[in-house]
Amino acid sequence: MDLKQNLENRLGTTLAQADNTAIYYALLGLTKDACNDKEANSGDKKIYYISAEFLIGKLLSNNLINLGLYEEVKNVLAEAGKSLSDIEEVEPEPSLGNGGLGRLAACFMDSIATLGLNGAGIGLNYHYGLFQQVFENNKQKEVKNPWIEKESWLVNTGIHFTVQYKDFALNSTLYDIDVPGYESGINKLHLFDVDTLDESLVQDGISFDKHDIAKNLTLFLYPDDSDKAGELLRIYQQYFMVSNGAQLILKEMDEKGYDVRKMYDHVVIQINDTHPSMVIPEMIRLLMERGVDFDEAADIVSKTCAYTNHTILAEALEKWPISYLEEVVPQLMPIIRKLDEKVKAKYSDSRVVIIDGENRVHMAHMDIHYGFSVNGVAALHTDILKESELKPFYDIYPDKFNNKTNGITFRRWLMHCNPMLSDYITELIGDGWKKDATELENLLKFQDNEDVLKKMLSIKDENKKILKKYLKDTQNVDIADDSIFDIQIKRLHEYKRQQMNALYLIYKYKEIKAGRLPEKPITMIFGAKAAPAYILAKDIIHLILCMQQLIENDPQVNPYLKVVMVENYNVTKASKLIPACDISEQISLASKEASGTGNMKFMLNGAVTLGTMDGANVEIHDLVGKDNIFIFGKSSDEVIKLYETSGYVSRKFYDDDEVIKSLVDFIISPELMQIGDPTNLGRLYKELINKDWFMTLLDIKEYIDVKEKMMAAYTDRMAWAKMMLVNTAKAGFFSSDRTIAEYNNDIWKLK
Ligand code: 26Q
Repeated sequence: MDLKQNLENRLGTTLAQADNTAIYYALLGLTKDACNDKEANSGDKKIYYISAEFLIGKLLSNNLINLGLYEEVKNVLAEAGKSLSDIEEVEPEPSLGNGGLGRLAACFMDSIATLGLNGAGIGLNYHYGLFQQVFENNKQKEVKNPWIEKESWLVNTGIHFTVQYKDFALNSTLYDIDVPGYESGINKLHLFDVDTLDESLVQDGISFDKHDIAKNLTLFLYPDDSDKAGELLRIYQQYFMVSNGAQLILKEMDEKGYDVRKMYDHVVIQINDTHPSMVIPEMIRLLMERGVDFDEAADIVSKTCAYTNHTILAEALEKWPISYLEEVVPQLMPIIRKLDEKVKAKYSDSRVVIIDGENRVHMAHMDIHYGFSVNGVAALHTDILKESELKPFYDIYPDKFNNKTNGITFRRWLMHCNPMLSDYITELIGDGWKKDATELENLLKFQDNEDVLKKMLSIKDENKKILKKYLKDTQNVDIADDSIFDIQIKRLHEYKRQQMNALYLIYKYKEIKAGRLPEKPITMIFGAKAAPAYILAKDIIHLILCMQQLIENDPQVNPYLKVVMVENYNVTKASKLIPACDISEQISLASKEASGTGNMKFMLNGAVTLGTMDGANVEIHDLVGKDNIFIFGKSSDEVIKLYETSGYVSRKFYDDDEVIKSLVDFIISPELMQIGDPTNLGRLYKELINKDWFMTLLDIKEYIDVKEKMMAAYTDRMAWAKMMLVNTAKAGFFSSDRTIAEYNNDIWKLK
């Protein structure tokens, strides 16, 4: 049946008469059916990617692209006077992740399926996801984000398991989301849900009774863990995920007739950070229930599990008090104790214990001892793990450590979000790059071709116009589409240093007030959610929003400088912002950002990076060369040394430098205090002077300097366009297809 007929049958009316909502649901059904008709990826070994987060974003367009239906659907709709991008607006965005780690898992799902690998994701079906961010009085407020509608991508599989806790058991239902590979087979994302959930528990904002586990378990992703009840809930969630996951893996092995003693020949479990680490003792426990003795079970599981580390920040490494685990999952504690005893019998180094002197269980340590692979997510990050953070482990297990530099799926982050550039690239070099991203390098032969460079600039200008309209429609802000678009979008964290960018903003504001006008108007765009209990992160959001208001209302400044903080930054907004960007802000304190993946998305879309030598910025720098990137700031070695020697004193930078002092003082200036909340602004001001743990004032001068140079470079349009082209051309390395091929060759070893 032809596509139009198919859709009209589903609609019960003509396309021209149907509204966008009805068309969306018809397309949802059509896409799900198309997935059903396709073959599943298969093989006698399977990769299970287990993760507390899968930040999948809206799925309609990406699934259509991967199924090869996108163009046809677009055309059929256009003939009926409908636009696919309008219809996309109807789809709710699931917020099943915080940021980088969750989005990475989603890109990996796409690439695993695309490479035809037999794989699945295992996670949880949070009904309200992460919170939705709204701004009120220049502050972040959190509300729930319901995304599951009567008809959605979720398919009830009818598969149920029981998960035993200390005093009660919970029943689960498994929901699946299809993951079609690009011109390839289908995999599944398995999301477990608890049958007894009670959505009415959530009243105001995102607060709910944290003690009623049967009713609250899958309401939210990482509810506020600033108190004990929150931390316990996190353990309940994690155990629910891993116990269901382990039971599913064993069920699938049984169905195939595999011997569980040979699990490692048929199964790899990739543990995404420490959130799913309890899968190790849980799988050992389940094997022992099947008659395998402890030592053999531990050996089998060790050959099956591999661990990915995503962070160097000590506070993000999970260490659970034994008493908490005893309270939630007492059945795991004898196993964890035995695993710890084995380690202690073999190694006398107290830094590698699983259970430390304060009766806490170090989840990462368990992963490293009882997994066969440990990987970091960018070259520098893996080096830091080996040489400092996890050095004692590297000394014991040098062969387990390996690097897998992150990647992004080009289907979403170029083909879908930037069709003009995508089509133009294909016009220039053919469409081989869609399957082999390194072919983008063929663009380099056009780097001195004026026509091509002009076209690159005009595509960027078009994308800016589209973004301008989107921001007008959604937030009622006006930006100048002929200004420089400088964008920093990522979770709000001190180490990512949005506060440094805000200090630049203050600098520029003061310059303009003093009559020193920029050659080109500047639009500074921020997008960031702060964890609900992260006070300083919220103070930084407050500062940015206050600056936005101050500048908006100052006719002397606003022709030259604009600030927009986009509300509720998410995957959908990222895909609208990234194609329009000129300057990609990647300014973390060196050594702190494990990799970053936004940096790769911007680069691919022809933005030029302004960054520190941190995470994957180092690899971007090495690929594009120093003339096509703007680098500033202290190196990771220098920073690590400053921490070791307590050599950084922010107050000295404040006292000794008049410019720095004037920027920091502005935070509590009468202009801002009038707009903002003195408590928030005062706290941030004091923090920068007295502590500044992530060394903003260390790099601020150089940052301002290099950013000014970058703004000047922007005015030479042809030279800038060449940088854009080189960035896109060299981005092929960052395809998640490459990353996944490496995971498979080095770790998973599926056929
Ligand atoms: C831990 C304990 C208690 C509560 C929450 C957490 C927690 C939650 C989320 C710890 C870490 C995360 C998320 C981390 C994350 O997103 N890391 C990012 O991973 C990306 C993919 O590898 C990298 O590109 C980023 O550099 C890294 O910050």
